[in-house]
Formats: sequence, structure tokens, C-alpha cells
Amino acid sequence: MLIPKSHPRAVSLHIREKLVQGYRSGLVVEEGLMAHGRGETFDYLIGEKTSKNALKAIKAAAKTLVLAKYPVISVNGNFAALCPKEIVNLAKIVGAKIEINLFYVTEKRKRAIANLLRKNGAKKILGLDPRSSRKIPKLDSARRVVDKNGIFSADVVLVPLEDGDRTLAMKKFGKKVITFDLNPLSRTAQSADITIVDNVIRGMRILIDISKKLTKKKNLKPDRFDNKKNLAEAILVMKNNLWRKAHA
Ligand code: PTJ
Repeated sequence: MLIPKSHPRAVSLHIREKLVQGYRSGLVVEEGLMAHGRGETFDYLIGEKTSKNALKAIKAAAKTLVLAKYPVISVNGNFAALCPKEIVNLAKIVGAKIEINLFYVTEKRKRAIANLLRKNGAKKILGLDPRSSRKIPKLDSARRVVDKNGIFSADVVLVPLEDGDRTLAMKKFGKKVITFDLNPLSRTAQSADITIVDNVIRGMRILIDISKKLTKKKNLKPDRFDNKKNLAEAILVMKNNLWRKAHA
């Protein structure tokens, strides 16, 4: 049976294909394919669509980014492969710096990601010049190395598909952390200030639209956002979907 293009399953297969292409062209690591597989499972559990709690988190994230003094978008292999155009668009709208920051770091992969971002309109990309390297304290992985003009100086960092240790280290270092993570139970999801439990490819488009609207508003005030409560709602959506599927 042919699945219509707009069907969530077809969209999800298209996203998978983007990631495989990203792997073949040297943007994504093997571990990134596994991370994507984990993400697909949770995406299936939320019904492969943006839920109300995800929208609430996206709105809070948009406001936080628009109000930030020095926002930075942290880019890894998966994020670059899935959303290159969206990364550049969002950075322009909210005035954020773009920094490449990898867990499994190689110079070759950094260059491939930078080239893709440039092809999509990025002018300045941080994280490439070793002379600007600084370290996030109390962190062991390669991801502790950040750019002094990027994450090191940021007040707000958008860092999708992140690992838990660095989220915690960034928080201890005084950064406000916004993440996309389809797993509401992951350490990153649990420790970030704002966790968007949505597929980054869907959520980024909505984040861009809302941010664009907010930049035109005057007297914006930060949102009161309860991440733990919102995560509990995401888990409830999954539980209800499972129950419905089990009883269908
Ligand atoms: O490119 P690198 O070297 O920086 O490596 C990137 C990966 C993703 C391999 C690395 O950061 C990693 O191992 O991440 P984790 O710890 O596996 O966490 C990834 C999280 O993102 C998991 O909780 C997944 O469920 C979630 N995830 C996967 N795909 C998506 C997603 N969340 C939102 N949208 C997705 N498309």
C-alpha cells in the first residue's frame, strides 16, 4: 500500500532518510543513527505530531530566545542533517550565534557541517577556530570545549539532542538551557530549563514562526514556565496513546 506523503508515517520515513543521507555525507556519526532510532520510538508514542505541551514549551523557548542578551544555537551532526535551513533562519530571527559543538568530534565532520550551514546561508560559524576554545568547567567529554564568543559567553543556549552531563554542566555554569528531546525521561530533558518534547524537525519550524511574531511585539515579558510539569504532561500523552492503542 502506498502511504500518502502527508501521513505521519511517510513524514517520519522522510526524516529517517534525511538522517541516513546525513550519515552518508559525513555529517552524522553511527551513534547519531542510534539516537535517531530512540527518538523515533518516542515520536511514535506522542503520535508523530506536536502536542499541546510541546507547543507550550516552544512558546516559552521563543520568548526566552527573543529576550536573550546573547543567545547561541549549538549544532551537532543530527541537528545539522535534519534542520540546516531552520538553524540559519532561527539564528537570524532571534539574533543568535551558531556554534558547532560535537560529542564525537573530528575536524572533518566539523568542516562538513560548516559547509552545509554556509550553503544554507550562514555567514559566521563558531566552534571552528581552536584559538577561541574555552572549557566548560566540571565536564569530561569533548563537548566541554566551546567557543569563547559562543556558548562560553551565552546567557541562553539552544542545544537539541544533547547529552545529560553537558546540560548539567552548562546549567551549573549559569546558562539557561533550551533543548529538543523526544525522550522526556532523559537526563537532558529532566535538567534543561525548557524541554521541547517534539521532533526537532517539526518543532523548529513552529519555533521559527512564533519567534518571528514575538520580535514584532513590544514589552515582552519572560514566561513563567514549569519544565517538570510540562514533562509530566508529555509522559501522560504517551501513556494515553499507549492505552488507546492497546484497547483499539
Ligand atoms: O553529532 P555528535 O557527535 O554531537 O553526536 C550527536 C548524538 C545525537 C549522537 C549525541 O548527542 C548523543 O549520543 O545523544 P543522545 O545521548 O543519544 O541523546 C539524543 C536524544 O535525542 C535522545 O533522547 C533521543 O530520544 C532524542 N532524539 C533523537 N532524535 C530526535 C530526538 N529528539 C528530537 N528530535 C529528533 N529528531
